[in-house]
Amino acid sequence: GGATAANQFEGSWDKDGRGTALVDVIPHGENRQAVMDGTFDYRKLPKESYFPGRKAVNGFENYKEDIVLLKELGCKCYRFSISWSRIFPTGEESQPNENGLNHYENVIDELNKYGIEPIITICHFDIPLALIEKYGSWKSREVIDCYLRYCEALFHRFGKKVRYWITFNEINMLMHLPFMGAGIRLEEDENPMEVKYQAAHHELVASALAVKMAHEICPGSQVGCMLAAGDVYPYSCDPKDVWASVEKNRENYFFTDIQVRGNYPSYAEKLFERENIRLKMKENDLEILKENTVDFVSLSYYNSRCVRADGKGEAAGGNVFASAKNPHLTNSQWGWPIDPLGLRITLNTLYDRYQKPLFIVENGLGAKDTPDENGFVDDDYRIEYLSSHVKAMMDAVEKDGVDLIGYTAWGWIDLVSATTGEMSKRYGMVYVDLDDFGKGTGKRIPKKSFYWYKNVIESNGDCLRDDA
Ligand code: BGP
Repeated sequence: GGATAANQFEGSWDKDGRGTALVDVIPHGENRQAVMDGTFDYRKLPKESYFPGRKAVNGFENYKEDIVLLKELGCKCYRFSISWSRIFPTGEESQPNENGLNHYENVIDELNKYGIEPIITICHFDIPLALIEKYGSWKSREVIDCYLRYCEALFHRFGKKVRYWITFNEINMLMHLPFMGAGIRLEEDENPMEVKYQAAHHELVASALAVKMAHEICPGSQVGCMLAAGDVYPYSCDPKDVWASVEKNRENYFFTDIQVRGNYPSYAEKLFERENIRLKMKENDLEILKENTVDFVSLSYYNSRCVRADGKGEAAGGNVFASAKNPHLTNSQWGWPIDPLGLRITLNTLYDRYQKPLFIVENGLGAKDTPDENGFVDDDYRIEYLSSHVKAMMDAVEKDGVDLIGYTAWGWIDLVSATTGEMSKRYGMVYVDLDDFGKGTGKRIPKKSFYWYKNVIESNGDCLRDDA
């Protein structure tokens, strides 16, 4: 299948009663990073700032044509997210916005018409701005109820047509880009670790209650968590490096450990003691976490990571998290390591740890494309990346016995990059004629990788086998 998210795909930020959302205040350019990591107040941005998410690639209005392309590509499922502020513009209305529900109903009906299974992310780097301003977003417990009201509206309306739900995209991103991940701005007098873990606790309780609610309202539904995955390797076999990798991996697995196993891991309790982090919890929170674990574990995988205990050496790029440069790997144009075997390793780690079905809901290569005079992109580099990763996934299933329920390529169609805000960092198998400032025709043109992926799906991966 293929994946997108409302915040980077839809645009139409002020259509049909949608309220202002987190993504609408994340600018392009030099202030982007500081706004995303919660250290720069978006209200102080210069007036002329450009906000790429407001237009994105206009997936909101173009959904019918885009779904036809998805069908032509042969996709069996489509992972997309719902924009929370299209349903509850300020997050606190007593009734959901009918226009918003209606839009997603049309999308789901269109998908079902073509036999494409919808996989819905309830919250993908998204929250109504009003909840950020009033409550400080997930810092406050009040937001749990707002989220659950939003979930209830979705489950009631779409529960009969949608089987797979994901509660939060890359829940661990909150620790690295708190504003983009969860709408959290850090004030000077706050203990950042405490604020982030408190917000995480609220999201984890909200996620568990959403699992419970989905199971009650839509029997048979499958609800998953979602992790920005990619194992952290030790830089060397020095036990100190190995230990550093254990600790780094725990920073991420903290989230899934709770969502899958239902309790705070012992290492986290010790960390909280050491760092003087005191979480405010309600009496039955731990019971809620215990009783409402997820049905599957979904993940994004772009690259593996690496750590050196001495903190020396060159740093590497990658999906947000700081990492040491791995000398055995080559990198993408944005400096993200390319490591297909790392996908097999990560899938095995997750499956060994949890024994739950896994779902790769993001994987892809961000690269610069140069269309020819007809707009066609010959993207062998993307084919190479995807094919090596699909092969690694096949190995995990066929040679290791990992229970994998799906794979959706990230940005099957070009969209705005989450971290850089650029259009020119393209992931798609369909080119969208728009530049970094939203200029262009918006025309969709299948790339070479489109025809390649169609063949992969049609042959269920057999065309990638060595003897094919
Ligand atoms: C993940 C996000 C996506 C997506 C992807 C690629 O972290 O869930 O929203 O954007 O990374 O990252 P980027 O767009 O920054 O290249």
